[in-house]
Amino acid sequence: MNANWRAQLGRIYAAPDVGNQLARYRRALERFAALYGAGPVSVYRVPGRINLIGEHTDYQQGYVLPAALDKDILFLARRREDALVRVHNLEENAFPPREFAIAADIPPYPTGDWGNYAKGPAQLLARRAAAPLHGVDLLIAGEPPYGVPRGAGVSSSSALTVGAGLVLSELNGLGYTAAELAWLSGEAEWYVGTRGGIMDQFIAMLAQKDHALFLDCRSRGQGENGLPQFQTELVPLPQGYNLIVADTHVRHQNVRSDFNVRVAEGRIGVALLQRRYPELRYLRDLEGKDWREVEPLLPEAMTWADLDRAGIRLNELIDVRFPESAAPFRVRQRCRHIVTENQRVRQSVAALKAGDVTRFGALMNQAHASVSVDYGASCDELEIMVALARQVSGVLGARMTGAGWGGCVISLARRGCESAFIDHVRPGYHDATGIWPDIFVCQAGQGAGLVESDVVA
Ligand code: NG1
Repeated sequence: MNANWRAQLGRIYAAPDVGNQLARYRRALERFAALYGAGPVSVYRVPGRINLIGEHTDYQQGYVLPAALDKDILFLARRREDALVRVHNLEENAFPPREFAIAADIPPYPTGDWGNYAKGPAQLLARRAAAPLHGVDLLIAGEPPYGVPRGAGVSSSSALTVGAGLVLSELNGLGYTAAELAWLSGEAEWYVGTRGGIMDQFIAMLAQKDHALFLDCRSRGQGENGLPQFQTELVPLPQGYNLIVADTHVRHQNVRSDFNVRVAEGRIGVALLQRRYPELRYLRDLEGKDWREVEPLLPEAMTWADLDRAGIRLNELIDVRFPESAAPFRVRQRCRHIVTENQRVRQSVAALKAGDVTRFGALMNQAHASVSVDYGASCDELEIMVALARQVSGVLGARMTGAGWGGCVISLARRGCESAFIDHVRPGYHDATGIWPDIFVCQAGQGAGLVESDVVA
């Protein structure tokens, strides 16, 4: 590794971090050679993300405004002549090695196994490819402090899928664009059992330094290869401000089941509204309609018996099974969150373009209230963190980011108040919860891509 590396990493990371990043890349290359033997290796990276605003809107074809973190996962890869995929992780205790052959039908590992994040894209790309795909030897490095924090709502699992898809596509010369790979990675994640949206994969692939990405999650048509196309727009982040990320260190075990219940509640809302608006497919279609007319069409809560009486069969709306003992579905308030959140994303883009940072901060605060009260996706620790963050002078807005029920809070803060933030929020959160939070300033980073090809490990 030489001066080129230093220059290349300087384009990706903040100047003070380049030395440490260089050491990190070097460690990974050495490990790769020890595992798979010396020879050429290509190095890719995929960032995690924060979402500035637009929570739980993507799977109802709405709007989102995420940015990439400057924390990422590295993928070191060498093409194989056969179809075998061998995957090692630098953190081998948490992520034991996996090995499988690429095919159009790859039997999954048990649910929750990390290897499925590589199998998903491998199967999808194999199904779409004209010829059999080459396998790869792969080393994944996402360890702290420069890796993407796991389970923190900053999308480390999507970064895995995106990275595996990117590596397989590039080393097989499949020629997908960044946006196409983002969409395909979203599809591939279904293999893991997630019913999520496309935000995480798009920001991972398309992010630009110091920018947020506005994404309209409704496709505006198909490209020549049959893949859907989406409207995106880079929005510069305001100068003189920082985004401070505070990790609550709370990870709820049942996020996925809570998440799937929210997906179901939105779909129940759509099914009910279709009786009045037959053309409606997603809650996004309510844009432009007066919410005061829509709201009375949606019950506050629906039990299984209510669903039956209304002729709604949930298993036709979502391919996830829910226990019949589950709490009633809170249809009205969930839909209200998604409708108002889409409006706030639009307003945020306008405010940022106009340089109205105060307005954007206020919209972040409103978004938090909505996702917490209407969408029920917060938890005590997130509320404590948000309240503490807002007490710091220079903070214009604070909200949870990601799916919720734990994870991180992001705060928009005037540059220079980082130390005051840490001095106030860290002990305050510890006093209230007994947990020391992780707090870091996020430099909105660069999207996924090749760092260097054919390096000799
Ligand atoms: P995270 O926070 O990464 O679990 C999830 C979904 C997003 C989006 C957000 C909520 C996946 C892979 N990601 O993100 O698409 O719906 O929640 O805004 O399901």
